[in-house]
Amino acid sequence: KPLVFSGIQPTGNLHLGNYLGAIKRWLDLQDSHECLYCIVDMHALTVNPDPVELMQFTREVTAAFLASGIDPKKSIVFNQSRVRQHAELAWVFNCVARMGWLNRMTQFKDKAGKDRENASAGLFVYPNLMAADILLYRATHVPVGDDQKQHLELTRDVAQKFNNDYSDRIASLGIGVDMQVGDEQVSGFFPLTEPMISGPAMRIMSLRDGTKKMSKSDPSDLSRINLVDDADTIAKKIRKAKTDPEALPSDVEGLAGRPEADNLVGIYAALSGTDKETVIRDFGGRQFSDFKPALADLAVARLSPITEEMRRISGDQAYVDSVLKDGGERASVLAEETMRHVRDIIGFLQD
Ligand code: AQP
Repeated sequence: KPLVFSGIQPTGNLHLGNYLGAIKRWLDLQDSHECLYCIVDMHALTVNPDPVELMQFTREVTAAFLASGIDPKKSIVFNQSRVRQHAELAWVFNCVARMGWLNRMTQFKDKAGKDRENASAGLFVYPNLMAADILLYRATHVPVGDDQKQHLELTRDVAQKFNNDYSDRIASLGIGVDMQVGDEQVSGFFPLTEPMISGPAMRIMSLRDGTKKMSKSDPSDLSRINLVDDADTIAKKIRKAKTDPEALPSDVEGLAGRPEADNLVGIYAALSGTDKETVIRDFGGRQFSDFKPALADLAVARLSPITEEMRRISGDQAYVDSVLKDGGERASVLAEETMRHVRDIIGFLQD
C-alpha cells in the first residue's frame, strides 16, 4: 500500500480550514493507503512554549482526529515527540538543506513578522523537520492544504540532494530504489513525495477577509469556525461573515475578484461534498441573506456531531493517551527501520 503522512500542530483553535483542508480528506485514504496521522508537537514548540497548553492541545487534536472518523486501528495516530527519530533525521536535514532554500519560505516570513531577530531558530528550520516527518516513513503521498505546497517542494529538494550527495554510498549498500524524475530514471533512498492538494477546500479563507487564510493564530475569533464552536456560534459567525453587496453570480467565473463570495461558496461545496459549479447552480442569483442561513445549517449539520464526539472522547483522557502510546510504538518501528539505513548511509557508527 502507498504510504501517507500528514500532521497538524497542537496550537489550539482547530478550525474548519484544518478540518476541510486536512482531516476530512484523510478519512478517505484509510482503506487504500497505509496512513500515519501525527500531532506535530515539536513544530508547535517553535511558536508556543506553554507546557500545559501543549499537553491540552495535543489531546484536543487527537480527540478531533478520532471524532472525525480517523480509526486508530487502521491508521497510526501519534504525537511526533514520542518518536525520537523525527528529531534525529531533522538534524541530518539541517545539514543537507541550504540557508538560501529556507530563506525563501513564505511561512517563516509570515510567522516571524517584522521582528525576525527574535523568532526562534526552530521556526526557521521548521521545513527541515517537516521534511524529516515525511521522509522518515518514506511517505509518497502527503494530503495537506495549499499553504503547505512550498514546504513540500522543499521536502522534494532535500530528498533529491540527499540522494545525490550519497548516491555512491546508497548504491554500494544496495538500498536504492528506482524512481522516475521528469524524463529520467534515477535511483535514490528517499522518494520524491507528491503533494495531494485538490478540491474546493484546498485553502479556506478567513471569514473577515477573503484574501487571508483561515488560521488558528488570527486574533479575531470571528475570522474562523472552530471545531469546538456550538451551533449558535457557528450561525452567528456565518451571519457576520464579510461579503460584498452583490447577489451570488450565475456562473463560477463570476466569483473571480470576489474573494469572500468565492470562499463561502467553496466552504459550501466542501461541506456538501460537491463542487462550486453545483453550488452556483443551486444558489446563483440569490442574495447572501438567503445563502448564509443555508450555509449555517449545513455547517452545523456537518460539524455538531464531530464537536459532540470530541467532547465525549476528550472526557476519557486515558483512552486518548493510550491511542497516542500505541501509535507511537507502531510509528517507532517504521522510523527506526529508516534511520538504521540513514545512519549507515551517512557514516554514523551503530551496533
Ligand atoms: N485555511 C486553511 N485551508 C485549508 N487547509 C488549511 N490548513 C491550515 N489552514 C488551512 C491545513 O491544516 C493542516 C494543519 O495545519 P497546521 O496546524 O500544521 O499549521 P498551519 O497550516 O500553520 O495552520 P493554521 O491553522 O494556520 O495555524 P497557525 O495559525 O498556527 O499558523 C495543514 O495540512 C494545512 O495545510
